[in-house]
Amino acid sequence: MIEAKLSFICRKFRLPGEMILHRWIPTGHINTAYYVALYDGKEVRQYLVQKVNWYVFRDPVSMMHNIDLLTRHIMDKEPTLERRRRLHFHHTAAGHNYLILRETADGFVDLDESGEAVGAEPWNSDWEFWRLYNFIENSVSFETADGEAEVLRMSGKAFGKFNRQLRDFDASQLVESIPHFHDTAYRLRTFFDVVEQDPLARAKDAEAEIALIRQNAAFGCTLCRQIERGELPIRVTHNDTKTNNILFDRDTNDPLVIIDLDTCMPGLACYDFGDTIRFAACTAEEDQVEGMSLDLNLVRAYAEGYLGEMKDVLSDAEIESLSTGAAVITLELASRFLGDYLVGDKYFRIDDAEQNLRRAQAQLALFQDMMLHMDDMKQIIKEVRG
Ligand code: ADP
Ligand code: GN1
Ligand code: MG
Repeated sequence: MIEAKLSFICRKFRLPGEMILHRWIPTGHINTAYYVALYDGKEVRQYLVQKVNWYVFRDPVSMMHNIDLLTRHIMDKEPTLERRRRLHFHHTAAGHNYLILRETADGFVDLDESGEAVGAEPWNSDWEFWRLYNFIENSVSFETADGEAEVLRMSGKAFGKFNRQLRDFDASQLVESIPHFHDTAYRLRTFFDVVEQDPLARAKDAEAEIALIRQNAAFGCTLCRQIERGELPIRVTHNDTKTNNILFDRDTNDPLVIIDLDTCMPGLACYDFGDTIRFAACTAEEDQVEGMSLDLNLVRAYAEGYLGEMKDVLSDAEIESLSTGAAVITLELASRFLGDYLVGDKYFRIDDAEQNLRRAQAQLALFQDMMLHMDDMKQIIKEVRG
């Protein structure tokens, strides 16, 4: 049925030709992405078709508007940039860069044509939210850096440039696609509420982890306190800077384009610095407890790339916050993974029943190692800044 649905979507986005190939892309914990290829008798064209997770993004129409504004802003900075270095979202006949559809016994219903309503809670209905954009050919993304300093250096350069380009973007134009996304104090409060309720009686599986998060909760609120005191400026940030959210040229490793703009919102520079450190400047995968530690060589490589773009933009307080950001984001994500495990895995896609628990354990192992090496991280950042 997915084949028929993808074909329907391609027609609704007015693409020429027939679909000849489609593949699910299994990375990403939130949305559902497919590669599709169409042939019109002369040419094969490739696209990325994606179902947005409506449970996670409650106002996807506003989110798509954000993405439109952001991609235009970047395009205005570099108007001659070649096509494979930018994201181009296609539009339906109704002029939308998204399609809302519903599957029925006889086929599919396009909301724009049917005139039906999605209701007050579309994430609990059978309506689906889809978008379609250019597939970046001959590109790779990294699920881990595998110890490769160059991957981190290039990632730092890419996210640093992205932050720099959005420096003059008016943040008030953006709708927060997920309210309180990196509000760590709020995240921790929500987590402790879930622990209290323990709806599936799973908290007993994670007593040590819950205790560790509790012990470090005050540290976790460091950035929130700094924001309250006006010590750190709010910028427009990506907020999900995993290395698999950059597409690199397969042959040259040159970063081509930053993807997954769904969480671009007002935020702190250290969220973007910190989240790549969390994901890729470490020695194990995101859900692998064994062997998980911080890799300081990779921290240095990322700092070189990132600060090469951002050191003249950031204040002293922001530079000082970069290493704190790495640890805060890691603790925050541990609480999000564990919270999701406790409520029955409603948010992050999982491969097995314990994956969110393992993810939380791995993030906590990394967090503890980051705390042990906080001074080393600060020293490296100081040296790289020069
Ligand atoms: P999620 O929100 O689920 O993380 P992403 O937008 O990051 O979804 O997409 C998931 C994966 O799909 C990416 O990690 C990347 O491998 C691939 N991908 C996404 N967009 C493109 C694109 N335009 N061209 C090629 N591959 C892409
Ligand atoms: C999710 O969508 P994806 O896989 O790029 C999550 C991030 C987490 C990340 C952990 C919208 O990112 O916040 O840090 O998983 N995205 C959302 O891997 O919650
Ligand atoms: Mg992603």
